[in-house]
Amino acid sequence: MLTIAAARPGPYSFDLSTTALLVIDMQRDFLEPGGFGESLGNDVGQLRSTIAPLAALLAAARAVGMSILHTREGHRPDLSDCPPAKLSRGEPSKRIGDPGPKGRILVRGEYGHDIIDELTPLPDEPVIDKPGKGAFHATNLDVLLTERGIRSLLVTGVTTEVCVHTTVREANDRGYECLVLADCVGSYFPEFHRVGLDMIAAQGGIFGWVADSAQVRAALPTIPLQPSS
Ligand code: C5J
Repeated sequence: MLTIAAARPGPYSFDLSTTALLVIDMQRDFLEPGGFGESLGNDVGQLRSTIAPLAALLAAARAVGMSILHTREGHRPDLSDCPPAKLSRGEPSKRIGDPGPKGRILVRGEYGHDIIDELTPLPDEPVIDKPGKGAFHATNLDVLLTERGIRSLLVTGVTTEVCVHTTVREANDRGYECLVLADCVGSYFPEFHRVGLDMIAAQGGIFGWVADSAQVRAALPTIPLQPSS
């Protein structure tokens, strides 16, 4: 059992063999100009501070053989899985499915929909395509985690108050214990980021725990997990 003593609201203990690193929506559509995030009027540069700590955490998690899963938010090319209210958001001509500099906005298979080069998943790391904000809604994430015996999640990605928050709430209701890594999640709105993290750890950890990724990297063993036979 590993323990992150400096987590909020108190120490967070986890077992490597039952813990997965979940990387939420680190897609060009959210982090680079010309995608969905920018089409909604956001400064996408706000999210870039998450990339370096997340790359370091991914490397450390891979080195010890931890389960790693990635998600991508997006829709089928015919947009049949996109609710009308979501489709009508944003400036006309820059809405979901419209052409943009990185392909059709937030559509599966387009260049902008994929994960940024700095955090490309390895072939054995599942990438879960989700139509909603929460990673459990209309996906097989719960099945994949159950198959792997996962009970705890180290949660990273974007954005703090939208897809990260929704996913942590869904996970918490399903009985997963979530540690959100403050420097590996990001928002277009610094205030929402701060308050979003406070909301997770408030009331004795009503949705989970919060810590910095350096604390997790320091806690990881230098000897990798043995693959289960
Ligand atoms: C948003 C997300 N912000 N991945 N999606 O629309 O948080």
